Amino acid sequence: MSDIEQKSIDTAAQEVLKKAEAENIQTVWDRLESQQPQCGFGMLGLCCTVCNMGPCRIDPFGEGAQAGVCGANADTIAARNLARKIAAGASAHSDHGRDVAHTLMLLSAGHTHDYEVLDVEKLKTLAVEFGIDINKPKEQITQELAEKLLREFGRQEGELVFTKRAPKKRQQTWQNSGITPRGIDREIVETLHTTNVGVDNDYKNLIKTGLRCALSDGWGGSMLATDVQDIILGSPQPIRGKVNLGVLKENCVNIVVHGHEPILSEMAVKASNDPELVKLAREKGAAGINLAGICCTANEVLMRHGIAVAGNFLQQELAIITGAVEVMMVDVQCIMPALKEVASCFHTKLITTNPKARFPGVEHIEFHPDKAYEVAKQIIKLGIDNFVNRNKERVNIPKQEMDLVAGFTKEIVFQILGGRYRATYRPLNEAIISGRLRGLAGVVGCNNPKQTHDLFHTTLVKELIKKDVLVLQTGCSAIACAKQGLLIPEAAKLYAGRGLQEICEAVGIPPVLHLGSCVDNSRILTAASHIIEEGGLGQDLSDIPAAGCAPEWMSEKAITIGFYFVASGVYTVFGASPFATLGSHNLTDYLTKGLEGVVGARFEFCDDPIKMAELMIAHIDKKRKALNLKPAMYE
Ligand code: CUV
Ligand code: SF4
Repeated sequence: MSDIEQKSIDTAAQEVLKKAEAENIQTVWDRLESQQPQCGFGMLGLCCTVCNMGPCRIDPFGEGAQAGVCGANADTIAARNLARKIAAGASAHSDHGRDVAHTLMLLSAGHTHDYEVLDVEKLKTLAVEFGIDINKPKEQITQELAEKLLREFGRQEGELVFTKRAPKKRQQTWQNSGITPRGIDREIVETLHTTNVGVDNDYKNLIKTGLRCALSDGWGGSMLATDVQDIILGSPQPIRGKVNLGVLKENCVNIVVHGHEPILSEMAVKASNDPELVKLAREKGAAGINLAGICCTANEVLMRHGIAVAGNFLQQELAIITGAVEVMMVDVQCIMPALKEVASCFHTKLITTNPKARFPGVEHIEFHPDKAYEVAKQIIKLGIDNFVNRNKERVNIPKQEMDLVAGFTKEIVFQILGGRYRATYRPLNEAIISGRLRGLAGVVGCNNPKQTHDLFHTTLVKELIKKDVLVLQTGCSAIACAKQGLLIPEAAKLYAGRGLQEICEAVGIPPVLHLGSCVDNSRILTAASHIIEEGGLGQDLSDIPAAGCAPEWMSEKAITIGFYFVASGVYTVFGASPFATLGSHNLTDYLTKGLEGVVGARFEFCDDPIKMAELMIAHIDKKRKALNLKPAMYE
């Protein structure tokens, strides 16, 4: 394998990496190299900076110091560090949820006219869940719901409303272990409180706090983000799209949206079709305005509008290095600070839009829901004006682009499986019970330059579908597999086992279903709850023959997702280092074994995608056996 093939399996990425090398532009891979060797204490989770008596570190070989200045040992330090990461991850997704709920509030009060209630059905479903009488005007329902949703963040008593969506038995498990999430903000604050110097010193109790915090994201902030986005931006429907750097167009003004919150990128979609702006682009010599996305905001506009995806996390710099991007507009999360430097090598204008996320010296055009469309137009106009500054000699757009189908929600998947007129989970459950489908897998999460870009995602997913496991995806993982052609119906014939193939062909779906962005992992939780409700596959989420995996994760958000999967009863495999906990054998043991006795599921850490698939399949088969189901039909 050449050096570049080590970095990425994606030939489009490889091509741009060669260009970067030739033009001496640093990328994330170069910076990873210059970080070597990375800090050993950090990798083992044995470095503590919680108070000013430190920083402290524990000697992993048992010879030097075994306690920090305050007396904290390896277990306490590693567990505290981990719990703080869970809180940070939960805060990111949940703050996103808050902004979306706030937009719903502004809309209901008439303070923004750029959004409207598009999914009235879903509005009413949520209203009922929140105990709102729906026999009143839509406007009033919206306002009451927005108020109640926002109150979930600061809730001081009771439990998060969405936890009631979980099967009874799961709710009971949460009660018994004391991890039923209360207010979203409360769980995050409590995690920060208890990880302060000299508060909680019991690693198991710290993890308990972390589990509750993670649940407040999965069954709170993230779930709320997903559902409210569906309400105000429309619920996705299966839709075709294109993916990879080849979606950038040489003859067009290329605008790239990158980040997470679709309330901004939605407006960019609308503005890119504005006749006045399109006319302006033509006047500047472009054929039109081409909008493409990176990371989760890309998934959001893909799911709802079929907007092209330029790439996943590790392709953000590469998109700019094509030399063809006029504007990259960013909001929050997963936006590399390096973008400023990379953009400065080209004519590309990097524009920040969120008051929470700025770069010194980078143009900031602040986004507000009350003048959303106006701001989006302003940014796109900057891109149009910038088109003339493009240096044509430095433009190299790789040709690679792949088709995909996205837009699968918990509602849609099962409408399709159940036939056009009857939305039911019965056929899905039957398929699993009969063994035509071996089980389900959620494969999600980021990229990480420590691993060959996209290799783990695609190798793992191919292996799973080959063994008749239907794969549900979100985030950068979905983009990785889409680029390799796994998200088209035709992929069933090429890669899926016979059972999965039969199902895909009967209903015309791909063997790998794209459920959206990272907050849409909540769709997996609700889908799983419906499966239990439908019957025949046990009483609890942990009974379903299913497993989760984040093979190339990097963000704290991925850790949080992992924790709410496990807390929801889903066996979950993580690639790369075990959350930097290896320095505490007790903690690692607890995560990979002990948790089973608390929440009925546990973590596994593994650094080989084929092995990951084997682990997940072994788990699925174990669950089939426990349910007294026949083995998979086509072994
Ligand atoms: Ni929120 S969190 S790199 S964009 S999946 Fe992509 Fe998804 Fe990880 Fe970030
Ligand atoms: Fe050191 Fe304890 Fe302070 Fe951490 S909390 S830095 S271990 S003294």
